[in-house]
Amino acid sequence: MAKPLELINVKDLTICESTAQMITKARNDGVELFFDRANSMKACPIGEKSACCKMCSMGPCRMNVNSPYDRVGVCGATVDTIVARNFGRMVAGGTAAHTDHGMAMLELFRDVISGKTKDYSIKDPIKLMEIAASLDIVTEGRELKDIAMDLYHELERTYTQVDGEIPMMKRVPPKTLEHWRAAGVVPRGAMREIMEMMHRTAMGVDQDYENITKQITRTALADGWGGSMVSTDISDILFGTPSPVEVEVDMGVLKEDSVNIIVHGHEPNLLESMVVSVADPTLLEAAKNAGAKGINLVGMCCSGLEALSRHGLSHAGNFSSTEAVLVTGAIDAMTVDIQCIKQGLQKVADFYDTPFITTNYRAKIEGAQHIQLEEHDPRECTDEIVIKAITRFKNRKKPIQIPRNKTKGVHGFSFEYINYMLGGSFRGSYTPLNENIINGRIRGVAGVVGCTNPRSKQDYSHVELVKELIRNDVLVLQTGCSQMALAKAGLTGPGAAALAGPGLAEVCETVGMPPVLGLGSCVDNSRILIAASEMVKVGGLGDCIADLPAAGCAPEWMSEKAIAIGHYFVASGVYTVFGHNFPMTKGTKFEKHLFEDLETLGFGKWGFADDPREMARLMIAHIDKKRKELGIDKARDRVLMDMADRQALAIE
Ligand code: SF4
Ligand code: MSK
Repeated sequence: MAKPLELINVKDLTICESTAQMITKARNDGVELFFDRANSMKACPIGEKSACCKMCSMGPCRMNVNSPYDRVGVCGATVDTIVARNFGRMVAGGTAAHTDHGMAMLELFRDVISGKTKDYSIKDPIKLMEIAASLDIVTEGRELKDIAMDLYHELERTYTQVDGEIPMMKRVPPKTLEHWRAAGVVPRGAMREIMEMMHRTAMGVDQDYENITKQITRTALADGWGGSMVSTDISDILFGTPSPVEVEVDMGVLKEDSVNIIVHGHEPNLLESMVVSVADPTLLEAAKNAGAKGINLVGMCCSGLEALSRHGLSHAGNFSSTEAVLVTGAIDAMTVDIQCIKQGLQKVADFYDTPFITTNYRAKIEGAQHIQLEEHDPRECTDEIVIKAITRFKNRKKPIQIPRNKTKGVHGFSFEYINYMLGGSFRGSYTPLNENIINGRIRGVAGVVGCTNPRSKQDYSHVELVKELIRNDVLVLQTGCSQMALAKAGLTGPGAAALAGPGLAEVCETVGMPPVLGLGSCVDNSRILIAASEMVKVGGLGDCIADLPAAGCAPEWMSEKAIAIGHYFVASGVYTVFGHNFPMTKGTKFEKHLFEDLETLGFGKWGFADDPREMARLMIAHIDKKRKELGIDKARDRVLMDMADRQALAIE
């Protein structure tokens, strides 16, 4: 039987001090949070191992997770077919989420250039020209508007194309693309790939786990190098490419004397309009008349990461803290759009009299107020949200308790800024990064990304893993809720270099960067792919992404989107470790296929570990293996053994 939550020490649920305080307050207030529900709702042991099939009404059919080949489904489906089909549908679900988001951004772009939408504009015309040129669109001597419309039509193929390679394949390192072509996994349009994935995993269609894996790979690539990448690029073109900015994070950013509004979700258009609304003199005046010092717009989850990297807005916390922040009683409105919005937020908001407002036609929540954001007039929606928040401020009744914790850090890195940061404005380049990897100061690069999850102590694995990686001279790139875990723990400031190994610390000091670089929301993982491609292009580290001394990890993942991201990294050639649980039946051929065979077939591979130090050990061992294959392990040995030798390997 589950232990009553009040008997569980909050320190076992989270290392986020603010969230811990709010869990205690919620217990005292009699409010249920997702930590309580995770405790009382034990995971089904068969579903947890993905060994259950409900593709038809002859089932559901449950396999024996301890002896997986003991039985088959009513139709005769083996455990490999069942687990592979379930995995494929997770990838299809995650890819659908990212690509639908990306397509919405692309449609907004079309409406901005055609003049249908006037509240948004093109903020980064240079990036527009660069992306157009990278896709072989003629830019010379042409009007920006014409180039933009050509870019729209070209990128639309990412989603709708029935046959042929999607445009972003032009940005894939040639050897990697050659390998995908040979393996038959180059994606067509995302809609086609998702449709085929769903079809092939229906009852009685594809029943060969290796063949199913091919479609899983093609679908995931349609996400990472398609829908997600277009989403990031178009968001940068419309709202500005991020550059480093110092930001305060954690619940201490809330202000008792101001109107506090939380924006939570994923699409930047809601937040961009909120930024304009909270600066409106009339609304500011209304807030003052209500007795507030001002309006405090704060982000959470991935919307928060977009807000912090483009506007320097404060961030209150990641996925596991979205209910907890309402418990402060200080939130005068929480406004949400799509993805990772817990339905449970509605009840918590209700208890603390906080207006909880959905804004996207795709994502309504029973009991929540819905104020639709219309792209041709977003202010109508966001002004109304601000007015509701001011009204709630004026009528605050519940006692307020704001945790005092807040931490400063630097965020807003992008592929473009890293280029500039390493090489300067005249010779912007990834060459210094490659050189420092080759000479051993930097051992390798890791992407640490993804969600938090109430079945895993919040933030703990993210923070311990990253500390271990940087201590071992591994440069860490971050996105999503992971980035916020590290920001709260103080590892996104330049001071974090003190926790890095001597080689990485020296590079950080020379360049003036932290050892942990935050690249944005979970859809922005495509920035890591582009950075990896550039490392291949610069040279010295092999011919394809699979050759790089690099690894990825999502230690506390929860969403199907994370599985899609994990698989597009694996498909791109990256060893990718997931933590706390994996939707897999142990001892199956499908497990061996994902965890071993894919690497021998020229892709990356999946890994799993429960403990953050073990995750780090696996990733570092892989990085060292790649260094050895590249013949650069000797320089690293000297770095470890001899300080004088290390100093002799000067930066050019
Ligand atoms: Fe059972 Fe086969 Fe139907 Fe799945 S498809 S529920 S294994 S009968
Ligand atoms: S919000 S997908 S919990 S990273 Fe992008 Fe965070 Fe994971 Fe959602």
